[in-house]
Amino acid sequence: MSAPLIPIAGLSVSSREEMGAALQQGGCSKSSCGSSAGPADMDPATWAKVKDHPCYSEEAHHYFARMHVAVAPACNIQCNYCNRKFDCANESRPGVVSERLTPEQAARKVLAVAAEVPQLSVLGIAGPGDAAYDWRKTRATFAQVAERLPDIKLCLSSNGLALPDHVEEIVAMNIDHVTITINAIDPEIGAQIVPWIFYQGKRRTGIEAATILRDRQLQALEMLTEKGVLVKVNSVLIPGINDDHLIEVNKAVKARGAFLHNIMPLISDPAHGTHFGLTGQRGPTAAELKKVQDACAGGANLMRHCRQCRADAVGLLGEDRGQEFTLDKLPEVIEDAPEARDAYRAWVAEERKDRAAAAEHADAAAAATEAPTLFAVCTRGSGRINLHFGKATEFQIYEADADGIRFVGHRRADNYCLGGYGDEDRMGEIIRVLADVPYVLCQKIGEGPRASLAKYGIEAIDSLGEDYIETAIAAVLQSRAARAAKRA
Ligand code: CLF
Ligand code: SF4
Repeated sequence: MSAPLIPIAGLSVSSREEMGAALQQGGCSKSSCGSSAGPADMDPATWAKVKDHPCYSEEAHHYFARMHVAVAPACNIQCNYCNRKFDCANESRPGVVSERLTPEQAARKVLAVAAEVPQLSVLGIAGPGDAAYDWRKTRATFAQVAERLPDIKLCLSSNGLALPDHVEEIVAMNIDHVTITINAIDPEIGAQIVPWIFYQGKRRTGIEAATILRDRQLQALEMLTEKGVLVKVNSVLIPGINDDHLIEVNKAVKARGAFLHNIMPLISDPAHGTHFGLTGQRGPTAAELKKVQDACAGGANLMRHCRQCRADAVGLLGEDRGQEFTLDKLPEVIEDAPEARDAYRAWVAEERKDRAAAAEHADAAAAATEAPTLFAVCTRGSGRINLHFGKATEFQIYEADADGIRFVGHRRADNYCLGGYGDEDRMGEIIRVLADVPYVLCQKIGEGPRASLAKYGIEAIDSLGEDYIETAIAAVLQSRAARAAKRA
């Protein structure tokens, strides 16, 4: 979604109602997947670490923003899906070159964003090369930010090769969240994805390289989890290479204490100039991705709300305000506003209680649902139906069945609304994307698009705007059940 976050100036923090109203103008429950677990599902110390982290908690991604700074350009391996001209594809979309920053510039940028965006809770370093290999710059950046913004969580993403060398410092610096990209634990498969590594002053290739990389990744995972660091494992799903194998990866990382497993689709395009792009290796379809995710059920908890964001992304997941905070746009004098972040977090705490109570009622209403039903939700955050259909560039997909209502993923679609005029090609794309979804919940929709959706059996509902997502879904289910009872 491209809806803006709320600038401090637009927020009145004097009351919960005002904060809520401001959010509705500006600005993504429970489920079986681990990333959406709540305080009842984990110990208080772990909950305290994840509750404001938009990637580690599905619920938090409705409320909190992250930002990345591109300070670490060097990398010690070669992935076949990477072109070094672009950012590290292990944690971001390829094809986007972010502004390279010194640690000092990066710290300034984080200060500027924190002063403007009260939703900011996490600073991530995910490249553009490898944050653990380019450790000096990563460390300097984190140290400066920790000193000036102690309430911002630090998050690091790495291919894992250099990671074991920095575990002690990572722990000492309170970096509670680390991502390791592990695409294979079988070196025969790993060698098809990473042709070479640079390790202990030597370039190594083939099975030898894949074995060293795998061993270092698993070693880092064990060392970090032993120290209480929450480790997320990213795996890039590459059809025909590691699709069947990712179940083994899931088991191996679960056994070593991984908090989450994020299975991401390969993005492959000849224009990116990567080995896979140039050799025609395709990415998975949505159905192939879901099949692998479903096959991993019962193993390490899966993250399903990753947006493969840019390495200089700023904002809620799925949203990108990076271009508003380029170096040339930063103000001369930056005044921090910690009280606005505190007020926002207090508001979210209250809002979460309300939403949890509403979701409980909604689950009870969903219990009578006979067959699983999918809903496409237009939202700009806060867990509510608060986005016009025409402004939605992605839809959050919820499923309701006898077990309750839960988030199951998101689907991207191009922006249909261009100055109020419809674009049939884009509408066609939305219809393709939502082919198996009978209901769209949005704040508002025009009669044209409503009729177009109806032609394909998709009912658009805009009478439940501003409701919590779960409450709105329960209302639709109840009304459907009442209509069915009347007909019987
Ligand atoms: Fe950034 Fe990654 Fe930290 Fe999040 S992103 S370093 S854990 S703060 Fe998040 Fe973006 Fe997916 Fe990454 S949605 S690509 S998982
Ligand atoms: Fe590229 Fe990241 Fe792989 Fe390095 S670790 S080669 S930057 S995708």
